[in-house]
Amino acid sequence: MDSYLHLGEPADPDKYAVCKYRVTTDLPIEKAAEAIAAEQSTGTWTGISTLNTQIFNDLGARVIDITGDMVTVEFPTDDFSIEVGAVPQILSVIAGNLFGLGSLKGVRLEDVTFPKDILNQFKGPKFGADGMRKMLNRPEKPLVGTIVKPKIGLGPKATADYVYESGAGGLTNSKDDETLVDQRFCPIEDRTVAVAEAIDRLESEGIRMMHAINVSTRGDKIVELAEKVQSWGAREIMVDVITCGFGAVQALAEDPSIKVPIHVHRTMHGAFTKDPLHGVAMLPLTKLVRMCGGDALHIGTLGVGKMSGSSKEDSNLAACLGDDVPYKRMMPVCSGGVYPGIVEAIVAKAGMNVQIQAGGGVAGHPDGVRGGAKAMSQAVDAAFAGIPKEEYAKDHRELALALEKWGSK
Ligand code: CAP
Ligand code: MG
Repeated sequence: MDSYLHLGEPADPDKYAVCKYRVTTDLPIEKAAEAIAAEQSTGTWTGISTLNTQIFNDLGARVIDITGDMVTVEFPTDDFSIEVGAVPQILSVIAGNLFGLGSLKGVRLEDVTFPKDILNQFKGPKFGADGMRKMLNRPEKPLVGTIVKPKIGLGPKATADYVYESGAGGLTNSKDDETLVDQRFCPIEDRTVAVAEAIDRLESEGIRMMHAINVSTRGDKIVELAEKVQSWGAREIMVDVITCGFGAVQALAEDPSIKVPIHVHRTMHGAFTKDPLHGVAMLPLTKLVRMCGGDALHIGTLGVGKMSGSSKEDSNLAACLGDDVPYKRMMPVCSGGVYPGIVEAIVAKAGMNVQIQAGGGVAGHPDGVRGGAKAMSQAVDAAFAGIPKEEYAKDHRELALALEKWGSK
C-alpha cells in the first residue's frame, strides 16, 4: 500500500474537498499529517486485511502540502454522502476524530474548500444580503440594528416597546438575544405578536424594520416553531447554529413554508474557535452556514468590539460575500460590544455591505433606547457619507452624547 503523502501534487478542487489544518506535534510533521489523513479517511491504528489497494486509492485522503505547521489534506468527493447535502457527515470527515488523536498536541481546521459536486448539494440563502436589503428598502447603507437588552427579563410589551423605539430612532433591525426563546416571563407567542404590532405601527409611519425572533429549540420542533412564529407575524427568525446544529438552519432554509430571512447567531463557537492552535476556525463554519441557507451570520467585530477577534475575520467577511460559490450573498453581522464610537472603524474594515448591531451600545444611551438608536444610526450615516464622527456629532446631539459616554476608536 502506498503512503498518504502526495507532497507537491497540485490540489484538484473539482475532485476533492481541500482542508488546511494547523498542527502542533512532537512527531515529525509528515507522520502527524499522515495520521490525520489516515484517521479521517480509510485508516485505523493498525494494518487491516480488509483495506485493499482500490479502496486506498479511491477513498484515501492525500496530504498534498506541508508548509511550516500548516498541513493541506484533500478528501475525495466519494468520501462524502451522495446528493443530500449533509453537514453532520461532512464534519465527521473534515473535523472529526482527529481532534482526539493522542499523537497531536493540537490541531485546528483553518479552512476548507468544497468541490462543485458537494457545493451543488446545498441551496444557500433564500434571501441573503440583497434580499434583506430589498425587504428593508435599504439598498446601500449598512444595516444597523440592536439586540434587545437585558438579555432576559423583559416581557412581551417591554420588548415590543424597545423594538418600536429602535425603529423610531432609525434602526433597520432588531433581534432577540441568543438565550431568549420561550421563557415564562416572555412567552414566544405573546412576544412575537406584540413585536409584529410594533413593526406594523412603524410601517404605517413609513419606517421599514425587521426583528428576528429566536426559534432555537430541539431539532424535531424547530420548523414547527418557525412556522408558528411566522403565522404570529414574525418577519425574520433567528437560530443559534452551534447549539441547534447546521441541520436546523438547513431545515428552516429549505422548508418551502418558511418565507422569512434567517439570522444566524453563533453562541458557543468560542469553545472551539478561540484557541489558535486547536479546534475549528470560524471560516469553515461561515462557509457551512452559507451553504445551509443562513441569510445573515455573526462574524465578530474585526478586532474592534468586546469579543476576541482579529484580522482573520476578514476572511469570514469574504466567505459571506464572495462570488466563488453558487449561492446568494450572506449578510455579515458585526456584533458584540458595539457602540456608536466604533462604527466608523467597523465600516473602514468591513465596508458597506454589513449589518452593525449594538445591544448595550443602544440601551445604555443617556437618552434611552430611542436616543441610542438615533446615535447608532447617525454613526452609520456619518460613516456612509465619509464624514468624521466628531464632525458629524457637532449637529447630532445623540451621537455627541454617545461619544461623550463611551468614547471612540
Ligand atoms: C451583543 C450580544 C451578542 C454578541 C455575540 C451579546 O450584545 O448580544 O450575542 O454579539 O458575539 O450578548 O454580547 P452587546 P458574536 O452589543 O451588548 O455586546 O457576534 O461575536 O458572536
Ligand atoms: Mg447576545
